Amino acid sequence: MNWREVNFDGIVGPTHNYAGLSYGNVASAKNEGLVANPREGVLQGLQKAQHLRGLGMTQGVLPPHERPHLRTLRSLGFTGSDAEILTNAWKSSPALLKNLMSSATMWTANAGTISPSPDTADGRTHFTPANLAAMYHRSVEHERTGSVLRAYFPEGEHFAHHDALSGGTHMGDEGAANHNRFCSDYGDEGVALYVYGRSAFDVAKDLTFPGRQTLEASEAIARQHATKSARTLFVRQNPAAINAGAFHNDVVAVSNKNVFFYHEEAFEDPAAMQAMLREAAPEIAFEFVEVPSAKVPMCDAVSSYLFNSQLISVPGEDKMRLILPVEVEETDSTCSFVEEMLASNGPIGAADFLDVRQSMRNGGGPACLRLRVALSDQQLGAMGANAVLDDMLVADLEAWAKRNYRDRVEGGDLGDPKLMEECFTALDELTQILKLGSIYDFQQ
Ligand code: SUG
Repeated sequence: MNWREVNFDGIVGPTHNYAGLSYGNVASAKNEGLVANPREGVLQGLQKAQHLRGLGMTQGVLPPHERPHLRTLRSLGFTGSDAEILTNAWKSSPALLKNLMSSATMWTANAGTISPSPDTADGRTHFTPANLAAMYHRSVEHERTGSVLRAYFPEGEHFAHHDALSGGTHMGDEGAANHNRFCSDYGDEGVALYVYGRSAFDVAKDLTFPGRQTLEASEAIARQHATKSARTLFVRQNPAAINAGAFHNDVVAVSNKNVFFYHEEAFEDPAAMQAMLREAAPEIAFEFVEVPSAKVPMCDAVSSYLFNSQLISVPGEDKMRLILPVEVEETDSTCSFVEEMLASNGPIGAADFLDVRQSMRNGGGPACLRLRVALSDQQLGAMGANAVLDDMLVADLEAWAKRNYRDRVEGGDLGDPKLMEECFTALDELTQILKLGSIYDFQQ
């Protein structure tokens, strides 16, 4: 049976803006208050997706969520028409409304954790939406994420869904951004490596920035996905990396099949991590590309997003390919490192630099923008919705974005009922394009 990794990219939402919401995310803090260009953002994302398609990859998309998140505003006591709720919330607390207008759902690496069917006890692919409890603006995402994932991957013979973990920040879970799956080939049994920032019940005195993922949350997900315990590993991210701005492990590490590309300071104990992986899966020919701090200082890794790249196996290519943000080319240390790496005889043989600056300014690189799902042909055929790109869908999405998106959104616009209406109109049209049914609250 033929297997592949499908990347589902988050479509940048019509309310994309720079609100400085993510403490510990250096770019989000630095760019607070900038004028955003949602139209450029959505088109940059679609161009990235098109680039991958052009290489022969299978590429999907995930829709933005409805913003403002009226359901949360109602639960906080705002009443009346949608426009009244928005206006009153803006008057009462611009900070609250900024959180509930965020387009952060574009970073689908945080949508959830996925254990593909070769790894699970019941032979189904398991999905758990991330509760994203660490950041208020993201903590409202998981319900909609869950309903979209269920629409895409219908519960039944092939796919199994779980609710996001309850338990607030103690069970803080940020999804695939802190989870790597290694394998020889996508359809072979893999090994799961969960990376956490802290333990739920200890005070992490070595962290200055939030450790968003707890060990206990990762363990809970692994339990409900019923992967083999001998092939399910948990390692701690280096607290120094979190304190330097690596708020998710995918800011300092990326994997594909048997290859792990990561920064020397990414993990608390990289030697132990390598040994654990080798012991758990002796049949996988692991290749570790550990980048020394002497070549790429951690601050450059965090500002350029060298590791927030997509490491992909392109059909017909012997070596793997990296999809990097242009910032890597513009940073001396990372540019030199990539040149040197490609010239060496390692497992990574090509690199493409793409412009996703609208997302990068909020701390989201190519890897943040995609959720990976390993699927067999049969599973791909069992998917619901119309979310795997072909020429027609790309053309429809581009026309949709150009028709519906503003080229300027800044803080003061977020309380504007017109922006809300534009957002709802755009999403209503999108549900028809993606054949999603009426999934959004405002449609019911
Ligand atoms: O959760 N930024 C996102 C970026 C997520 C990146 N994802 C991965 N590394 N996988 C976050 O911090 C900023 C929004 C703002 O400030 O307006 C934000 O939510």
